[in-house]
Formats: sequence, structure tokens, C-alpha cells
Amino acid sequence: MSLTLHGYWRSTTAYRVRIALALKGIAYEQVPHDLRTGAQRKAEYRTLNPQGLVPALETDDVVLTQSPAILEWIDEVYPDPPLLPAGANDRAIVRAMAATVACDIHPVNNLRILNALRTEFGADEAAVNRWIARWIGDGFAALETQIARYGDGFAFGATPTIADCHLIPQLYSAERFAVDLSPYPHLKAAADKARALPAFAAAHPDRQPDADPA
Ligand SMILES: N[C@@H](CCC(=O)N[C@@H](CS)C(=O)NCC(=O)O)C(=O)O
Repeated sequence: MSLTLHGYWRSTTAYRVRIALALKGIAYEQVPHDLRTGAQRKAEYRTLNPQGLVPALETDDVVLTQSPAILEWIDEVYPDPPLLPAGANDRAIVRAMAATVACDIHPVNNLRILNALRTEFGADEAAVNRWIARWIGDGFAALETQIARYGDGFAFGATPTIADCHLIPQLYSAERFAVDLSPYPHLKAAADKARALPAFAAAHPDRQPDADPA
């Protein structure tokens, strides 16, 4: 099957998908859309993702959107190695950890939200940074407790799961905005272990074809 990932090097949601594809050893093409110029909102791209957001994953017979759904699709179609544990309870816990990032941290820190704060609510960059740190801190505090409880090297258990696929990009964003990570030692240790793996390293924003880390 041929796969094409529509993304952007700094998009943390595309980063989730790159990690999952790399963990499975799946080859894919990349088509970058520069979020800084609004390329994701162009009519042509909206035929792939009507939301005008990255990522979108084109397969031979469908275009997939929403990174959590894409991760689950990848795990179902390419089951080895699994990115979810076996039992229903454990699967629900891992999905909940992923959702803490996907539903409760990322949406309120997305580019269009930050731009609205700047242009419609008069927030300066210091206020925007406080906003970002506020919501990352909320979610990371909960994840710190869960990783201390359920982690065994990785965020949940002893192998990477979709929780790590969500956590590592969110941590990249936290570091980019200089969020204080000292209250989250378990989270940081699990992330450092994951980031040392070649699959996570290959998915890093700076390693992507459109990277522009100026
Ligand atoms: N829930 C969606 C969120 C997608 C999303 O918000 N992507 C961001 C990049 S990380 C984006 O395209 N932002 C462009 C914008 O806000 O205009 C997912 O997980 O795929």
C-alpha cells in the first residue's frame, strides 16, 4: 500500500503519525503544507481534509484525518508491534492518556487559537506563553501521576504505545515554549527513554524534509 502523509514539520499532530509509522517500520511519502502561510486552508487541500488542518494520510483507497483515528488505523492495519496493550482496561487507560494530550492540551494551544488570542483578544507574546504553559501544566500534572502509576520505562508499560506517540510531540512543544518541566520527573524520564529510540528520533520535526529551524 502506498501512503502519503500531509503534514508540517512542526505540527505536533503530524509528529504523532510520523512516530507511529516509524515504530511500525512503514515507508511513506511526505507532502508538507506550510502552516505559517495558511497552506492548510487552501481549497485543494480541503478536498483531502475538509477541516483545513494537518495531518491527513492518503492511502490507496481512503484519505484519513484526525491523528488519533490515524494512529488507530495504523495499529489495526499494521499490528506489529502493537501500540495498544491487550486488555480492555489497559487499552482504555492508554487511550485516556493519549486523550489528555489530544483532547485537553493540544486543542486549546493550537495555532488558530493562539492567533485568535493575539489578534482578537489583545494578548501579547508573554500572555500567549503563559496560556500555553497553563494548559500544558494542567495536562502534564495528570500524566505525571498516571505515568508514575502505569509506566514501566515508557508512559504505559514497558513498550511504546499511542500514549508515547502523543506525549513526545507535546513535550517538544512544551520545550519549545520553555515550559518548566521540573514538576514532571516520571513524564520526563519516560519521554527521554522514548526519544532515545531511532523511530522517535527519525520522526523529530528537525529531521523532516521541510524543517526550517531558524
Ligand atoms: N485534532 C486534530 C488536530 C489537527 C490540528 O489542529 N493540526 C494543526 C497542526 S498541529 C493545524 O493544522 N493547525 C493549523 C491551524 O490551526 O490553522 C488532529 O489530531 O489531527
